[in-house]
Amino acid sequence: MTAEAILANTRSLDAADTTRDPQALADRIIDCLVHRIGKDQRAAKPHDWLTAAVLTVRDDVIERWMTSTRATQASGAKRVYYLSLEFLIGRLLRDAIANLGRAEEFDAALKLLGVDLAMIEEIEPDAALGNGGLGRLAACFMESLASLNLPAYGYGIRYVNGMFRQRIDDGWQVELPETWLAHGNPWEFERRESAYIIGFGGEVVGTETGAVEWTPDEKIEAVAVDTPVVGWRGERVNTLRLWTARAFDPIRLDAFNAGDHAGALANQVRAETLVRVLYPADSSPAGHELRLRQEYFFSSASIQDIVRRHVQYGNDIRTLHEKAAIQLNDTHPAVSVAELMRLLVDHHGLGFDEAWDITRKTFGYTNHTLLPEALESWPLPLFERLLPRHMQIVYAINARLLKEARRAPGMDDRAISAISLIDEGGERRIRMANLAFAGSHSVNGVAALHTELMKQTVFADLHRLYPDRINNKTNGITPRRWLQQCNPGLTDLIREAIGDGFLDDASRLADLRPFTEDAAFQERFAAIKRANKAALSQHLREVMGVRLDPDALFDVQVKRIHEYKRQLLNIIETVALYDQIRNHPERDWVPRVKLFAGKAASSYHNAKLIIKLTNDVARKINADPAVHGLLSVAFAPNYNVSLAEKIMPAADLSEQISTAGMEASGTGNMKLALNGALTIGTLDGANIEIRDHVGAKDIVIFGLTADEVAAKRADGYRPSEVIEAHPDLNQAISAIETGVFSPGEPDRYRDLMAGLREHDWFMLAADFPSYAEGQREIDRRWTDPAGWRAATIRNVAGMGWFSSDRTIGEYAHDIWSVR
Ligand code: 26Q
Repeated sequence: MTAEAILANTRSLDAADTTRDPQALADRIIDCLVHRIGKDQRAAKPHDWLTAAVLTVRDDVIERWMTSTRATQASGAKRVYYLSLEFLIGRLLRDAIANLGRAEEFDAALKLLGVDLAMIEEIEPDAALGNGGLGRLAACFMESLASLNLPAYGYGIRYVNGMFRQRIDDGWQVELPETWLAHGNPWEFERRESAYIIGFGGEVVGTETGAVEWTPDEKIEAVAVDTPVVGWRGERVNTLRLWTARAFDPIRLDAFNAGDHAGALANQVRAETLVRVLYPADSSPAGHELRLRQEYFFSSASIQDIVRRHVQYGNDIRTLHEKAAIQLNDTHPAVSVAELMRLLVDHHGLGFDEAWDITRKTFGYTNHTLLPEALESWPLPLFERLLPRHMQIVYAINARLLKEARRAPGMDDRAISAISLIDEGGERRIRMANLAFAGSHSVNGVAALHTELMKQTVFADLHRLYPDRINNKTNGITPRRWLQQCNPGLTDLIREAIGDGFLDDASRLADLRPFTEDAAFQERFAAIKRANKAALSQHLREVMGVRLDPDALFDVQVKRIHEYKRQLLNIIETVALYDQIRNHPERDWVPRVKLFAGKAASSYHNAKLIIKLTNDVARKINADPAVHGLLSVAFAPNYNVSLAEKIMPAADLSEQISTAGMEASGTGNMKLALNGALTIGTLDGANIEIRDHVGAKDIVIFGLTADEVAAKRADGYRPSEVIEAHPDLNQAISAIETGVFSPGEPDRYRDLMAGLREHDWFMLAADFPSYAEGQREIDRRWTDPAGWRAATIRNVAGMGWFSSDRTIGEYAHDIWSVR
């Protein structure tokens, strides 16, 4: 079939299912229930209905999936490959039916069967194959790639246990395994035919022909498991291909027969261990061998798959970069650079220089952090033991790189050693960021400030050597999930006001600007926010027993718990506010709900302590009649994509208060502003660009700039002086450190507070006065409801640029050279 014929076919498919007959759909759902699940309608449990609904919509998805795949094949178009160790995709049912434009039809069909669509959506497991921002970005990008009709594959790992489930026990975080596959996964297709051998360890020998042969001493099989990714309006369905592991030699019969049953199955256990868990840390890599094994396992399988596809379609290996663009989501897949080199040189017989040229034209690398301790590096002996051939390739790349660097003007020994792929200071380590940088034609940051700082700090010397390589791609979020699906009320209101254009082009949200001062529009906008807040309150009442007043200002900070994100600054300001309300009950306080949510890495002591502190502060404040109705605090457990979908539409105030220069971008900031929250934030990450797009008067900016933070650090910052100069800050810290919030264990927060007084690495004290002032500015604005509403509407109108469609459009044009 020609590409045109296939496209015509897609269109006829569209026409074919315009039979929006709920009864016919209900019949199909029943058919699935009976014939594929084996349940009678009367015996069906909610999970059976969920599976039946998924299988029904999946049938329609599959048709489009095949059409998309065939169209790409026929056209020979270049494909985009997004390699990521994390895909935080969340639930898929609503996404699929909404993107197919069939939400109403499914709702009606299920009603005919006495089933509530919203109820079955709620029991779909939340696929949490990621930690936070980086993983969710990968999921938004997959959706936008399909929506923009770009042929793309996501590659990752099918973790059996994704991100842990968080329970709060007596205020402490407890981590429980998340069993998202407990009821099976109706969205996925195992592709046993797409399997690759992944080797570890062993030896490398030169052969007589001068070629090199690697004989691994361990082999594991990677098997593809595919999930369809439906684009907006269902025009394209792409593939998320996650690798699972199988023992190459699953059961050693000799051992089994000799009675060593456990030993016989050891290979299978070793393989399964590889894909068992997602590493639950979003920074500070611990350097575990298992993590490097995971990285190589999925990189090797993905690169083998990409090369196989290229060759199978009759292409010359030398044209790989014309048909494939591979994007590395941070350094986690950086070993892919060496893996592609290995395949090109050892398996396809290319010369090193030619292979290197193709490799660099094929890869792009996205950096998500500047924190030096968060940059991945592997001890050289470990890397060499696990991947001896890759070690040789890294040496060869390094030799070439350093030769080039030495020839460049103005490179001294310091610069050369900073550029080197091997860190020689102390224990020798391989710098994965340098490998990714050297092996890519494009290296991008995720917000303008972050990209600028990349040039000035971590990559300063590599940037001098390759001044055209670093570029910026400010992050975005998919407006389908983060506006249309999570906030149908607001979506309908916007449609009424400005028509449907914004559904296909988020920049059209700007058409809302004429409505900002419109009193009737404002009323309806506010009523929707109020209803979303009531729904969230109801939910939190059910899951944690708190009562939150929907008429109070909902002030939310939801994100991973990290010291640089400064939840502690928010809590200390909350304590200071609590004090003030108690001391001045006569003033007109704005009723506030302080809502926190987020997970702490299991090994991150201070982050876990901050969760406990939040809960301790919440307990005391919520029980104090003196502030009743004026201030309440809640920590919502188990923050994940599904909970975020409930919180974003219900927030009035978005806390984006990281120490300037430390948050690469942030994307929660975008979700909240798009749903009509005002931002209180520092000039960090994408906050700066949010200010540019919504207007400086409709965002509250406070605190030091990144330059000022750096200057203060260099000057010798003395937090104790700042703290003593600000009685309300001092008072709040003292209360916490003397056990006012932890009477049963008065010393619980001594060290945490001592850290603030002694070094305060995250400059919380330095920013406290302007932060507190910013919060009072928020209070003043809230007391002018018309002004507040206008400002939040202007935020929605200004957020179109932060659609991941815009971001992906820029990647496609500037980095991948795809249409
Ligand atoms: C690395 C090695 C070993 C174990 C874990 C890791 C690891 C895992 C996850 C390191 C980092 C992460 C995740 C980082 C992350 O989420 N970064 C965020 O990326 C967002 C998308 O670009 C940005 O908006 C955030 O600013 C950034 O913090």
